[in-house]
Amino acid sequence: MNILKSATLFLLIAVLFSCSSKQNQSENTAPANPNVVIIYIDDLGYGDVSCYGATKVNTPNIDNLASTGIRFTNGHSSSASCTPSRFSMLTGGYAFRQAGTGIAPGDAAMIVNPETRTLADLFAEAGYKTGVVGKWHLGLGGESGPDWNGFISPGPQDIGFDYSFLIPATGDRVPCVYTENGRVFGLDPADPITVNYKEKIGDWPTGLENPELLKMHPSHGHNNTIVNGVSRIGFMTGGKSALWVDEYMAEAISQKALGFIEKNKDTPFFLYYSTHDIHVPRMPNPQFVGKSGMGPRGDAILEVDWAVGEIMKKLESLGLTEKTIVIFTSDNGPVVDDGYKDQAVELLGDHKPGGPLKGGKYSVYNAGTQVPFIVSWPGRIKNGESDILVSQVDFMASFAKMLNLQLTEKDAVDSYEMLEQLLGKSEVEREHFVHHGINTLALIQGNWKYIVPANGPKISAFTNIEMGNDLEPQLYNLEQDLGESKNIASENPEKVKEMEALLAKIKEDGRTRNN
Ligand code: NG6
Ligand code: CA
Repeated sequence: MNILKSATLFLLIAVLFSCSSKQNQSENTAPANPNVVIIYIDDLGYGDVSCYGATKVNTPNIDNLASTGIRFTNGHSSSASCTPSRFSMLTGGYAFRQAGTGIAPGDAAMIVNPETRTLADLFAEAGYKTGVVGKWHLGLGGESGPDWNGFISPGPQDIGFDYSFLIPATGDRVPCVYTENGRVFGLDPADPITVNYKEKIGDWPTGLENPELLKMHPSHGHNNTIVNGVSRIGFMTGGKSALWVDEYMAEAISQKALGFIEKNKDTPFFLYYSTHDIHVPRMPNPQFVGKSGMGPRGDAILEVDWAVGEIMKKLESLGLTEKTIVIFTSDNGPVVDDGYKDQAVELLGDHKPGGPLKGGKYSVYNAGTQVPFIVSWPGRIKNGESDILVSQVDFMASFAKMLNLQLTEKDAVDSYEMLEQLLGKSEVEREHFVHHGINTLALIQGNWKYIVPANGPKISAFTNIEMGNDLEPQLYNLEQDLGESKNIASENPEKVKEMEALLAKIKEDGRTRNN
């Protein structure tokens, strides 16, 4: 009896000991190469998902992600439009430093120089399998642009990605085809593709000449070649067997992303999963049509939520949930009318795509870059909320740290090492952040925001967005005035001077990373 008792006691102690040492291990030891998935949404605003305050649209899968991670409330893309944000995220450098990083036409040459060390390079160096699936919009091919009928090079394969399945530019730009590993997906060589961004080529109808053929009408621009009943930016002909069908685009991309995860389940992987949603033309799968009550823009948000759910289910079914860091964020802020008459304006009701923030896509006001920003790692990081200033430009230095890689001086010049912050273990914020609107720059430092004077419309005639252009300097105290409603520059001339000087130095130094 006594022996039995002490044996039981011994067993109990042993079990307790092993439990507590396991717990210590999961909290303290460096992760053994977790997978990383960046889910990058297009044009999703700060207020567009329910865990950031939306009430007219419900996003349970995204909310779930937030409840297993950190929900950042002051997380920024680096720019208020697509191409420069993606450039910054992948290279760790501000796009305003490099000419030619503005919104790229659909036949642009590749913007990221293959010599540049990128986020994908880092993961590849650390032995990860790397993939990019979805919207690219960083240009493809050499100086003369992409060869749509051959092997497209340079491309993602030259900047660290083992696998790519791309929407080459945007859903509203020709050619309306996917590429897989450098070749147009499903192309019949007997029907080659021709693309022209200056003048009409071929005999396919255009939105301008044949509006009666359209199922989605433009509100501005977007009146060139018609593909699948939608007139696009740019002219194309050929490649019929390869044309995408907008309504099934989310599904097509999702399948490729899930396939990449499945294929690489036994090795660490990095996946940059970049949705077309909720960019225009908004044409979600029939299963979401009419479901949000806000028209195609709201329905596309539901499709995003579905896409997130698919990734999480796949990770779960492969037993990878606790081995995978999932980041959910957006390339720039929201826009309601971005060039098609899709009832987004009429059906918006009291939904606020930018939440409490001013401006939107393209703008230098906060909604331009302050976006949903969630970092989830179930079982490994505590869930919570963080209001510290972070940016997607920090992924480079932060993941270099996680992967135990050194950055050289010329790598990732504006990326701060924020690994602890991204994993919710530190509250030290970025010293400052340069917000790149399409017309001008702003500098955020602590509670202060300074906007460089700029010539341009106060409100865009196309998108109705408050752009932040003003011939006078603007200064806001974000703690007291998050909505940037009261310009206090004239009351604080010293502060304006100080921030002007700091921005000048940031530009002149050519870098902000010093760690
Ligand atoms: C603009 C387009 C807009 C969108 C944007 C790029 C017009 C009138 N507007 O020029 O529809 O395509 O470029 O969006 O053509 S982004 O999210 O890829 O930066
Ligand atoms: Ca975008």
